[in-house]
Amino acid sequence: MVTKRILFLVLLLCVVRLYGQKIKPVYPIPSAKQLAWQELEYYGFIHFNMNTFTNVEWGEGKEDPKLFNPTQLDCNQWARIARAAGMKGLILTAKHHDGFSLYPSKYTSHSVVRSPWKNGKGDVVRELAEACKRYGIKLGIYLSPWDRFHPNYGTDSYNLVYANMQKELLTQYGPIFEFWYDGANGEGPNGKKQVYDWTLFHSMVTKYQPQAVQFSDNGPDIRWVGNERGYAYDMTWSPFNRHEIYPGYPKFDDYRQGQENGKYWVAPEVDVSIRPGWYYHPEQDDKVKSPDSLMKIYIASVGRNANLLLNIPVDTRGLIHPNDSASMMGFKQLRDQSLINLIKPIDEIKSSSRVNGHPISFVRDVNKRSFWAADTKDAMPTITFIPKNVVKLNAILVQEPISLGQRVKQFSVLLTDDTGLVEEVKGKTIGNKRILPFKERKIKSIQVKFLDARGQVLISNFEVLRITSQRNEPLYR
Ligand code: FUL
Repeated sequence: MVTKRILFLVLLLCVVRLYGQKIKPVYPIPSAKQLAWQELEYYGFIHFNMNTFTNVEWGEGKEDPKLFNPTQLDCNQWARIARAAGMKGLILTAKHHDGFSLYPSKYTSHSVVRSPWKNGKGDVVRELAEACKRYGIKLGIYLSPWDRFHPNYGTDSYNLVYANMQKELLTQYGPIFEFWYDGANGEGPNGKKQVYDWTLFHSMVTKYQPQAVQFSDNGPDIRWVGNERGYAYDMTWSPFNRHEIYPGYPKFDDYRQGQENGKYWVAPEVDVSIRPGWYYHPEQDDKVKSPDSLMKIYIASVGRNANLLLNIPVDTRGLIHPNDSASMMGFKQLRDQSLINLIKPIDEIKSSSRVNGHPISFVRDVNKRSFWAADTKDAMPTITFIPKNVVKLNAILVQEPISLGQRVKQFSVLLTDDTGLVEEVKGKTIGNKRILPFKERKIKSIQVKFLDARGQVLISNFEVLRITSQRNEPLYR
């Protein structure tokens, strides 16, 4: 009997040694669809609608449908460029605040049906859905709840109009990866504001496309980052008290960084336009953001625990302007040449502690699911990188295995250069991905100290980078 027990204990010990401890999650944690969305990292927004032809940002809903008349509309061109630029999908403004609908909806009279484009037989949503399929990228839908045209707006019946339009879009065009609710909510044609039935709207997506994530100021699945200038924050939490606010919440600034002890998992999305406006204005043709500034936006968004939604305003021909596509491709090239892990197999990486089954070598393997775990008794977990030969660097990249929750609250990086000089740079949260840039130098060693965390520190990936500008100079000097 006793020997049996001893045998069992020895066996258990072996199993623990081999496979490691079971690491407990720190709640909240993302759902499978939220995790899949986070993997997309970068995709595009297309603002193209009535405003393109009236040269405004917000239409009034009184525009003549005859004004909508693209001369060379080609959604294949949009999808081809997006794909070549490394975008994983495109989200289209099926209806903006002025209420004009890009597809023949049964629930509004203000749509492409009344336009001269294709004699009223056209459907931009269909053309884009087919193009995205052809080029292997995903389709997302923006449908503005605010509608300055619709006669029912401001009454209960408008909620049904909106839900019916959702149903059309969710059932007629194939799979959708993201549904985008704009937080802007103003007055309709009769001066009334709408009280939205969010429960109804959310249930439409859950019913017809359960795999799609829903975006708004408060989720339910993903949320606004709180600015339209292209950055998340040094402290950016995916845990979020979404139940305390609503889309269009006036004090959203208090929520934009998320909350360390937030109740729900609602990760941020950074929406920003490649031009000053969301819509195409010919006078902005020379104001397209450069590849260098898009790279900085990438580092401040994807590199700060968010996804990047980059808007491309399609022009009056119905095409992406060459200045925009050139910049998108330049940005792609910068990512390709900068996001290269410069850690070599002969370089050393060590940690202050470890637990069985989660060795430090897991931060350098390609498997994102494996991770290094610091010992729970380790008061100051650290990772130290010592290259065999001095290497020119200007950023580190760190990732947490977010399926087990977001943990790190504060970390510090000690950079030792070839002269022995030590400099400290600091960061707050990590989350899905943190890229921390610093002044370029010849690095002899880097030590990352995890100063504070919500539970045991887990790191799935550690990389060192040299991020360069278009002129092949360091982007961070
Ligand atoms: C805002 C809107 O008011 C802008 O026109 C644009 O669509 C942007 C993405 O969201 O709330």
